[in-house]
Amino acid sequence: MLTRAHSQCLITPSDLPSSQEGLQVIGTFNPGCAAFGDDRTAVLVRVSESPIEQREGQVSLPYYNSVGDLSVDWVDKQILDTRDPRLVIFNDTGFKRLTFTTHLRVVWVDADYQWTVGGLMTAAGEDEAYGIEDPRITKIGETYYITYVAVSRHGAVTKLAKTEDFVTFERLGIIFCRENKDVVLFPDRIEGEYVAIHRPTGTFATSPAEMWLARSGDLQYWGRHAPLWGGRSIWDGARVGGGVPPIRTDRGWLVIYHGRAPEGRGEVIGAYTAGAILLDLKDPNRVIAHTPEPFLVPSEPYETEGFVDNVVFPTGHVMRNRQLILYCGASDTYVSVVEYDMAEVMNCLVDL
Ligand code: MAN
Repeated sequence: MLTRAHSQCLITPSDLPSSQEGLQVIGTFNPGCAAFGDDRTAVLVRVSESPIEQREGQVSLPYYNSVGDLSVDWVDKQILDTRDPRLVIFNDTGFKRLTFTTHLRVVWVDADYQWTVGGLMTAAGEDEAYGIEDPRITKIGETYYITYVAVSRHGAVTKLAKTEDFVTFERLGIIFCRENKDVVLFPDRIEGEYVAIHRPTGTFATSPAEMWLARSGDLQYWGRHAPLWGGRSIWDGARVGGGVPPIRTDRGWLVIYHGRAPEGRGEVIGAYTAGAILLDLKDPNRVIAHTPEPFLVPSEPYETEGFVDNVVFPTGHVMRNRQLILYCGASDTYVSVVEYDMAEVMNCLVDL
Protein backbone atom coordinates (compact mmCIF):
# COMPACT_ATOMS: atom_id res chain seq x y z
CA MET A 1 0.00 0.00 0.00
CA LEU A 2 1.28 3.44 -0.92
CA THR A 3 1.22 6.46 1.38
CA ARG A 4 -1.39 8.95 0.27
CA ALA A 5 -0.13 12.54 -0.07
CA HIS A 6 -3.69 13.69 0.57
CA SER A 7 -7.11 12.13 0.71
CA GLN A 8 -10.57 13.33 1.54
CA CYS A 9 -14.22 12.52 1.14
CA LEU A 10 -15.40 15.17 -1.33
CA ILE A 11 -19.11 14.61 -2.00
CA THR A 12 -21.75 12.80 0.03
CA PRO A 13 -25.34 11.94 -0.98
CA SER A 14 -26.76 14.82 1.07
CA ASP A 15 -24.65 17.27 -0.97
CA LEU A 16 -26.41 16.82 -4.31
CA PRO A 17 -30.00 17.56 -5.31
CA SER A 18 -32.27 14.78 -6.54
CA SER A 19 -33.23 14.74 -10.22
CA GLN A 20 -36.96 15.01 -9.46
CA GLU A 21 -39.54 15.13 -6.69
CA GLY A 22 -40.27 11.86 -4.92
CA LEU A 23 -36.69 10.59 -5.18
CA GLN A 24 -33.91 10.71 -2.60
CA VAL A 25 -30.21 10.62 -3.37
CA ILE A 26 -28.67 7.53 -1.78
CA GLY A 27 -25.32 7.42 -3.54
CA THR A 28 -22.85 9.83 -5.15
CA PHE A 29 -19.89 7.86 -6.44
CA ASN A 30 -17.75 6.49 -9.31
CA PRO A 31 -17.04 9.91 -10.88
CA GLY A 32 -15.49 10.53 -14.28
CA CYS A 33 -13.38 13.67 -14.40
CA ALA A 34 -11.29 15.84 -16.69
CA ALA A 35 -9.20 18.97 -16.34
CA PHE A 36 -11.24 21.84 -17.79
CA GLY A 37 -9.54 25.18 -18.55
CA ASP A 38 -6.66 26.27 -16.34
CA ASP A 39 -7.72 25.34 -12.86
CA ARG A 40 -11.06 23.59 -12.83
CA THR A 41 -11.95 19.94 -12.95
CA ALA A 42 -15.21 18.84 -14.51
CA VAL A 43 -16.50 15.90 -12.51
CA LEU A 44 -19.40 13.71 -13.62
CA VAL A 45 -20.79 11.94 -10.61
CA ARG A 46 -22.92 8.80 -10.73
CA VAL A 47 -25.94 9.65 -8.58
CA SER A 48 -28.22 6.85 -7.42
CA GLU A 49 -31.69 7.60 -6.25
CA SER A 50 -34.53 5.60 -4.76
CA PRO A 51 -38.18 6.48 -4.15
CA ILE A 52 -38.78 8.31 -0.85
CA GLU A 53 -42.02 6.37 -0.39
CA GLN A 54 -41.67 3.13 1.59
CA ARG A 55 -44.27 0.36 1.76
CA GLU A 56 -44.40 -2.22 4.53
CA GLY A 57 -43.08 -5.62 3.38
CA GLN A 58 -42.35 -4.40 -0.15
CA VAL A 59 -39.31 -3.31 -2.14
CA SER A 60 -39.46 -0.45 -4.64
CA LEU A 61 -37.87 -1.13 -8.02
CA PRO A 62 -37.69 2.15 -9.96
CA TYR A 63 -37.16 2.48 -13.71
CA TYR A 64 -37.66 4.98 -16.55
CA ASN A 65 -40.60 3.98 -18.76
CA SER A 66 -40.79 4.21 -22.55
CA VAL A 67 -41.51 7.96 -22.47
CA GLY A 68 -38.69 8.62 -20.02
CA ASP A 69 -40.83 9.12 -16.91
CA LEU A 70 -40.02 7.42 -13.65
CA SER A 71 -42.17 4.40 -12.75
CA VAL A 72 -41.91 2.13 -9.71
CA ASP A 73 -42.68 -1.58 -9.43
CA TRP A 74 -43.59 -2.56 -5.84
CA VAL A 75 -42.68 -6.20 -5.13
CA ASP A 76 -43.24 -8.33 -2.00
CA LYS A 77 -39.99 -8.84 -0.12
CA GLN A 78 -40.89 -12.50 0.49
CA ILE A 79 -40.40 -13.46 -3.13
CA LEU A 80 -37.00 -11.78 -3.42
CA ASP A 81 -33.40 -12.46 -2.44
CA THR A 82 -32.25 -9.08 -1.05
CA ARG A 83 -28.78 -9.94 0.25
CA ASP A 84 -26.85 -7.85 -2.30
CA PRO A 85 -27.83 -4.21 -1.58
CA ARG A 86 -27.32 -3.30 -5.25
CA LEU A 87 -30.00 -5.60 -6.62
CA VAL A 88 -32.76 -8.05 -5.84
CA ILE A 89 -33.15 -11.53 -7.32
CA PHE A 90 -36.60 -13.01 -7.91
CA ASN A 91 -36.61 -16.37 -6.09
CA ASP A 92 -38.65 -18.20 -8.76
CA THR A 93 -37.20 -16.95 -12.05
CA GLY A 94 -33.76 -15.74 -10.97
CA PHE A 95 -34.46 -12.38 -12.72
CA LYS A 96 -32.51 -9.48 -11.26
CA ARG A 97 -33.52 -5.84 -10.82
CA LEU A 98 -31.69 -2.83 -9.43
CA THR A 99 -33.05 -1.16 -6.30
CA PHE A 100 -32.21 2.35 -7.55
CA THR A 101 -31.97 4.42 -10.72
CA THR A 102 -28.95 6.49 -11.67
CA HIS A 103 -28.09 9.65 -13.57
CA LEU A 104 -24.90 11.69 -14.01
CA ARG A 105 -24.47 15.05 -12.28
CA VAL A 106 -21.85 17.65 -13.26
CA VAL A 107 -19.81 19.10 -10.39
CA TRP A 108 -17.15 21.77 -10.96
CA VAL A 109 -14.16 21.41 -8.63
CA ASP A 110 -11.45 24.05 -8.17
CA ALA A 111 -7.80 23.56 -7.15
CA ASP A 112 -8.70 23.79 -3.42
CA TYR A 113 -11.43 21.16 -3.78
CA GLN A 114 -14.19 23.75 -3.42
CA TRP A 115 -17.01 22.75 -5.73
CA THR A 116 -20.29 23.89 -7.26
CA VAL A 117 -23.12 21.89 -8.75
CA GLY A 118 -23.73 22.01 -12.53
CA GLY A 119 -26.25 20.34 -14.84
CA LEU A 120 -27.10 16.72 -15.31
CA MET A 121 -27.37 13.96 -17.86
CA THR A 122 -30.38 11.77 -17.21
CA ALA A 123 -31.18 8.33 -18.57
CA ALA A 124 -32.98 8.24 -21.92
CA GLY A 125 -34.30 5.39 -24.01
CA GLU A 126 -35.01 1.71 -23.50
CA ASP A 127 -31.42 0.61 -23.03
CA GLU A 128 -31.01 3.13 -20.17
CA ALA A 129 -34.27 2.22 -18.37
CA TYR A 130 -32.54 1.41 -15.06
CA GLY A 131 -30.11 4.30 -15.36
CA ILE A 132 -26.63 5.35 -16.44
CA GLU A 133 -23.51 4.66 -14.41
CA ASP A 134 -19.76 4.88 -13.96
CA PRO A 135 -18.66 7.48 -16.56
CA ARG A 136 -15.02 7.72 -17.69
CA ILE A 137 -13.90 10.86 -19.52
CA THR A 138 -11.09 11.18 -22.07
CA LYS A 139 -10.28 14.45 -23.84
CA ILE A 140 -9.38 13.83 -27.47
CA GLY A 141 -8.60 17.05 -29.34
CA GLU A 142 -11.03 19.63 -27.96
CA THR A 143 -13.80 17.12 -27.28
CA TYR A 144 -14.50 15.27 -24.06
CA TYR A 145 -15.63 11.71 -24.78
CA ILE A 146 -17.61 9.98 -22.05
CA THR A 147 -18.02 6.23 -21.87
CA TYR A 148 -20.79 5.17 -19.51
CA VAL A 149 -22.70 2.05 -18.58
CA ALA A 150 -26.39 1.89 -19.51
CA VAL A 151 -28.43 -0.62 -17.55
CA SER A 152 -31.78 -2.07 -18.55
CA ARG A 153 -33.61 -5.38 -18.79
CA HIS A 154 -31.25 -6.08 -21.70
CA GLY A 155 -28.24 -6.05 -19.36
CA ALA A 156 -25.31 -3.67 -18.98
CA VAL A 157 -23.84 -2.12 -22.13
CA THR A 158 -21.27 0.62 -22.64
CA LYS A 159 -22.33 3.72 -24.53
CA LEU A 160 -20.46 6.78 -25.75
CA ALA A 161 -21.38 10.46 -25.44
CA LYS A 162 -19.45 13.64 -26.13
CA THR A 163 -19.45 17.19 -24.86
CA GLU A 164 -17.38 20.31 -25.19
CA ASP A 165 -18.84 22.23 -22.26
CA PHE A 166 -20.43 19.73 -19.82
CA VAL A 167 -23.71 21.56 -20.38
CA THR A 168 -25.00 19.68 -23.41
CA PHE A 169 -24.19 16.06 -24.13
CA GLU A 170 -24.49 14.34 -27.49
CA ARG A 171 -25.16 10.61 -27.34
CA LEU A 172 -23.27 8.43 -29.85
CA GLY A 173 -24.92 5.12 -28.94
CA ILE A 174 -23.81 1.69 -27.77
CA ILE A 175 -20.15 0.91 -28.44
CA PHE A 176 -19.78 -2.38 -26.53
CA CYS A 177 -22.77 -4.67 -26.20
CA ARG A 178 -23.65 -6.60 -23.07
CA GLU A 179 -22.11 -7.45 -20.66
CA ASN A 180 -19.43 -4.87 -20.92
CA LYS A 181 -18.35 -2.23 -18.43
CA ASP A 182 -15.28 -0.26 -17.40
CA VAL A 183 -14.44 1.03 -20.87
CA VAL A 184 -11.61 3.57 -20.89
CA LEU A 185 -10.40 5.37 -24.00
CA PHE A 186 -6.76 6.24 -24.62
CA PRO A 187 -6.22 10.01 -25.07
CA ASP A 188 -4.05 9.53 -28.18
CA ARG A 189 -4.49 7.53 -31.33
CA ILE A 190 -1.91 4.78 -31.77
CA GLU A 191 -0.86 4.03 -35.36
CA GLY A 192 -3.83 6.11 -36.49
CA GLU A 193 -6.43 4.19 -34.46
CA TYR A 194 -8.41 4.93 -31.33
CA VAL A 195 -7.74 2.43 -28.57
CA ALA A 196 -9.97 1.29 -25.70
CA ILE A 197 -9.72 -1.07 -22.78
CA HIS A 198 -12.97 -2.90 -22.13
CA ARG A 199 -14.15 -5.57 -19.73
CA PRO A 200 -16.44 -8.18 -21.23
CA THR A 201 -18.01 -10.43 -18.60
CA GLY A 202 -18.05 -14.01 -19.74
CA THR A 203 -20.31 -16.68 -18.31
CA PHE A 204 -18.60 -19.60 -20.03
CA ALA A 205 -16.87 -22.00 -17.65
CA THR A 206 -13.36 -20.94 -18.68
CA SER A 207 -14.04 -17.15 -18.86
CA PRO A 208 -11.73 -15.41 -16.38
CA ALA A 209 -11.90 -11.91 -14.89
CA GLU A 210 -10.13 -10.07 -17.70
CA MET A 211 -9.65 -6.72 -19.42
CA TRP A 212 -9.44 -6.62 -23.22
CA LEU A 213 -8.05 -4.13 -25.73
CA ALA A 214 -9.87 -2.99 -28.88
CA ARG A 215 -9.20 -0.52 -31.68
CA SER A 216 -11.37 1.68 -33.83
CA GLY A 217 -11.07 4.07 -36.76
CA ASP A 218 -13.97 6.25 -35.65
CA LEU A 219 -14.75 5.52 -31.93
CA GLN A 220 -18.00 3.87 -33.04
CA TYR A 221 -17.03 0.50 -34.49
CA TRP A 222 -14.56 -1.47 -32.40
CA GLY A 223 -12.52 -4.47 -33.51
CA ARG A 224 -9.12 -6.18 -33.32
CA HIS A 225 -10.16 -7.39 -29.85
CA ALA A 226 -7.49 -9.08 -27.77
CA PRO A 227 -7.20 -10.15 -24.15
CA LEU A 228 -5.01 -7.74 -22.18
CA TRP A 229 -4.79 -8.60 -18.50
CA GLY A 230 -6.52 -10.83 -16.00
CA GLY A 231 -6.29 -10.94 -12.25
CA ARG A 232 -3.27 -12.87 -10.97
CA SER A 233 -3.60 -12.60 -7.22
CA ILE A 234 -6.24 -12.76 -4.55
CA TRP A 235 -6.89 -9.00 -4.59
CA ASP A 236 -7.83 -9.00 -8.30
CA GLY A 237 -8.81 -12.63 -8.70
CA ALA A 238 -12.60 -12.32 -8.70
CA ARG A 239 -12.96 -9.34 -11.00
CA VAL A 240 -10.88 -6.63 -12.74
CA GLY A 241 -11.85 -3.57 -14.77
CA GLY A 242 -10.25 -0.47 -16.22
CA GLY A 243 -10.48 2.37 -13.75
CA VAL A 244 -8.90 5.58 -14.95
CA PRO A 245 -8.29 6.37 -18.65
CA PRO A 246 -4.69 5.43 -19.54
CA ILE A 247 -2.04 7.98 -18.57
CA ARG A 248 0.90 8.53 -20.91
CA THR A 249 4.24 8.42 -19.07
CA ASP A 250 7.73 8.21 -20.51
CA ARG A 251 7.94 4.53 -19.45
CA GLY A 252 4.60 3.50 -20.98
CA TRP A 253 0.83 3.79 -20.58
CA LEU A 254 -0.12 3.66 -16.93
CA VAL A 255 -3.47 1.90 -16.53
CA ILE A 256 -4.94 2.07 -13.04
CA TYR A 257 -7.52 -0.66 -12.61
CA HIS A 258 -9.73 -2.03 -9.88
CA GLY A 259 -9.63 -5.58 -8.63
CA ARG A 260 -12.13 -7.45 -6.55
CA ALA A 261 -11.15 -10.16 -4.13
CA PRO A 262 -13.31 -13.25 -3.69
CA GLU A 263 -15.91 -12.96 -0.93
CA GLY A 264 -14.54 -13.53 2.55
CA ARG A 265 -16.53 -15.45 5.11
CA GLY A 266 -19.86 -13.72 5.71
CA GLU A 267 -19.24 -11.14 2.96
CA VAL A 268 -21.66 -10.75 0.03
CA ILE A 269 -19.09 -8.88 -2.07
CA GLY A 270 -15.30 -9.03 -1.78
CA ALA A 271 -13.21 -5.89 -1.24
CA TYR A 272 -12.45 -3.58 -4.20
CA THR A 273 -8.88 -2.26 -4.32
CA ALA A 274 -6.76 -0.70 -7.08
CA GLY A 275 -3.45 -1.47 -8.72
CA ALA A 276 -1.86 -0.76 -12.09
CA ILE A 277 -0.32 -2.20 -15.21
CA LEU A 278 2.08 -0.48 -17.59
CA LEU A 279 1.63 -0.92 -21.35
CA ASP A 280 4.15 -0.40 -24.12
CA LEU A 281 3.66 3.08 -25.61
CA LYS A 282 3.64 1.91 -29.23
CA ASP A 283 2.16 -1.56 -28.70
CA PRO A 284 -0.42 -1.23 -25.89
CA ASN A 285 -1.27 -4.95 -26.18
CA ARG A 286 2.07 -5.58 -24.48
CA VAL A 287 1.97 -5.40 -20.66
CA ILE A 288 5.48 -4.55 -19.46
CA ALA A 289 4.99 -4.12 -15.72
CA HIS A 290 2.38 -4.49 -13.00
CA THR A 291 1.83 -3.88 -9.30
CA PRO A 292 1.80 -7.30 -7.61
CA GLU A 293 -0.14 -5.75 -4.73
CA PRO A 294 -2.83 -3.07 -4.85
CA PHE A 295 -1.46 0.39 -4.00
CA LEU A 296 -4.89 1.75 -2.99
CA VAL A 297 -7.01 -0.19 -0.51
CA PRO A 298 -10.05 0.85 1.54
CA SER A 299 -8.84 2.28 4.85
CA GLU A 300 -10.72 5.52 5.56
CA PRO A 301 -14.14 5.17 7.27
CA TYR A 302 -15.94 6.41 4.14
CA GLU A 303 -14.23 3.62 2.14
CA THR A 304 -14.85 0.79 4.58
CA GLU A 305 -18.51 1.51 5.39
CA GLY A 306 -21.29 2.52 3.05
CA PHE A 307 -23.88 1.12 0.66
CA VAL A 308 -21.28 -1.52 -0.25
CA ASP A 309 -18.50 -1.84 2.34
CA ASN A 310 -14.80 -1.91 1.45
CA VAL A 311 -14.85 -0.35 -2.00
CA VAL A 312 -12.34 2.06 -3.53
CA PHE A 313 -13.07 2.50 -7.22
CA PRO A 314 -10.86 5.03 -9.09
CA THR A 315 -12.63 6.34 -12.18
CA GLY A 316 -10.88 9.59 -13.10
CA HIS A 317 -7.60 11.43 -12.74
CA VAL A 318 -6.03 14.85 -13.03
CA MET A 319 -2.28 15.57 -12.97
CA ARG A 320 -1.05 18.63 -11.10
CA ASN A 321 2.66 19.37 -10.48
CA ARG A 322 3.62 15.70 -10.74
CA GLN A 323 0.88 14.83 -8.27
CA LEU A 324 -1.58 12.23 -9.44
CA ILE A 325 -5.06 13.17 -8.23
CA LEU A 326 -7.44 10.23 -8.38
CA TYR A 327 -11.19 10.75 -8.23
CA CYS A 328 -12.76 7.63 -6.79
CA GLY A 329 -16.00 6.07 -5.73
CA ALA A 330 -15.86 5.13 -2.04
CA SER A 331 -18.10 2.33 -0.68
CA ASP A 332 -20.58 2.97 -3.54
CA THR A 333 -21.73 6.03 -1.54
CA TYR A 334 -19.21 8.89 -1.75
CA VAL A 335 -16.86 10.68 -4.13
CA SER A 336 -13.35 10.79 -2.70
CA VAL A 337 -10.04 12.16 -3.90
CA VAL A 338 -6.67 10.58 -3.29
CA GLU A 339 -3.39 12.26 -4.20
CA TYR A 340 -0.14 10.45 -4.82
CA ASP A 341 3.32 11.49 -5.82
CA MET A 342 3.38 10.17 -9.40
CA ALA A 343 6.98 8.94 -9.04
CA GLU A 344 5.94 6.78 -6.07
CA VAL A 345 3.10 5.21 -8.06
CA MET A 346 5.55 4.38 -10.85
CA ASN A 347 7.89 2.81 -8.28
CA CYS A 348 5.23 0.24 -7.34
CA LEU A 349 5.47 -1.28 -10.82
CA VAL A 350 7.47 -4.47 -11.21
CA ASP A 351 8.72 -5.44 -14.67
CA LEU A 352 7.27 -8.59 -16.21
C1 MAN B 1 -19.34 -3.16 -9.84
C2 MAN B 1 -20.17 -2.03 -10.39
C3 MAN B 1 -19.67 -0.70 -9.87
C4 MAN B 1 -19.59 -0.71 -8.36
C5 MAN B 1 -18.74 -1.88 -7.90
C6 MAN B 1 -18.66 -2.02 -6.39
O1 MAN B 1 -18.08 -3.12 -10.38
O2 MAN B 1 -21.51 -2.19 -10.02
O3 MAN B 1 -20.51 0.31 -10.31
O4 MAN B 1 -19.03 0.48 -7.88
O5 MAN B 1 -19.28 -3.08 -8.42
O6 MAN B 1 -19.89 -2.36 -5.83
